[in-house]
Amino acid sequence: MHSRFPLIPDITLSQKDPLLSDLLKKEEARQQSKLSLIPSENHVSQAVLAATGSILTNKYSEGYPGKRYYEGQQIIDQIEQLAINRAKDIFSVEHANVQPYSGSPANLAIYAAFLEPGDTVMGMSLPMGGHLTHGWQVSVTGSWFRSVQYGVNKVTGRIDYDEVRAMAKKERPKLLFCGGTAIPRLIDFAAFADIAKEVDALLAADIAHIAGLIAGGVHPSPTGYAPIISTTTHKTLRGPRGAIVMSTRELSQNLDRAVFPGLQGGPHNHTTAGIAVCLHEASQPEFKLYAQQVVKNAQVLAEELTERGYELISGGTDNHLILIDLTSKGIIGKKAAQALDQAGIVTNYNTIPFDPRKPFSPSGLRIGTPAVTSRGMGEQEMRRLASFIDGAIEAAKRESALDLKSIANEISNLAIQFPAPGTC
Ligand code: DSN
Repeated sequence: MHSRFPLIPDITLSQKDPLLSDLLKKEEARQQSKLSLIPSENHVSQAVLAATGSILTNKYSEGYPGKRYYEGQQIIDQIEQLAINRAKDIFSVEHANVQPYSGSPANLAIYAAFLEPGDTVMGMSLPMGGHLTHGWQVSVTGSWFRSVQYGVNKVTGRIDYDEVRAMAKKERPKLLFCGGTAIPRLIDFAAFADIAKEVDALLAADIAHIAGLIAGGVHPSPTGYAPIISTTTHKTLRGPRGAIVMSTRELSQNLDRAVFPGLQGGPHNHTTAGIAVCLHEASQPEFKLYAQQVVKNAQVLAEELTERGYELISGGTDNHLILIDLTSKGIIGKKAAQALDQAGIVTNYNTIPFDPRKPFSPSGLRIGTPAVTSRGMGEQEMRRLASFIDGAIEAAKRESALDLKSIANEISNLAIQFPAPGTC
């Protein structure tokens, strides 16, 4: 029997908008036939895709569960509360706000909640492995606030907690950020908490890169050390593009007001639903195995690259991410990343600590294992990948398009054996 109001109209994307549909299929084919080693990317499940691509996108819900500015929230309130409860459970926090549109708005909410323009923020500098929103100069966090930036030790490539402490004592920041985008080692949240306490700063842990590793039990949690924790949901956590900002109960009201109405309007309910699904998936026993495999894979890849003469910042990795200094290989990051893409291996060029080159053409390459691990790859495949990476970089140096093409064929054959979750 046909419903008078069919819930899902019988018009597929390919019929309605063939141009866009074709582009979508091409992107799907690209994701299937190439391997993403970008450490901030992942492949979400069909379940996350279903929630994210749902009719929840139709609803306005400014406000929070139980207190909205639009009617019709009977179901949306339950969805958002489910996501909140799951975030609180998985990260053992007192409060979670699942509405920030992404990582940068989540971090901006922290400033909006607790700082006045001109107050001092201290974070890791972007070229050293931090994030734009930790006070880097081109971000408003570096121009509307007084920003001081720490880095890593030149010899070890690791955060030097004594240096951070000395800088904090001198600069007396009101807000201290830890976490970043190119940190291959464990973050010592207890050490940061001690420093924040000594200088009476508010500590914010940005766990965007490692949230899935924390959920999976392979990276220590900042809970109990950092009263504020922000994360994106689409990296190792393997959810939709979105973010969560978490805090102690005491700080929750200010933080919520900063997200809405301070910075944002209506939450993206379809994303909230996708976040709820990914948090459910991250609470399952198999996600622990995934997180363990992400780290094992990164460590094998790091060892194999080291054996081939690649210089890794800090000498290796404790997590999902590897930062390579290509200087000794005689190739710049951009050229290497472009050649690797031609060879079917998608990476990003990246600054390295104390990089003499400019950010748009830096000396480094950043790679990571969350996405290939989601495809089911293990240590054996990482050994093959290291060899392909080396082959592609050497081919780039010889400017051999033919050799890059031959590697691309091998990568495509490998990729087919490990279909990306969420794609047909
Ligand atoms: N752009 C993200 C990354 O790639 O790490 C950080 O926001």
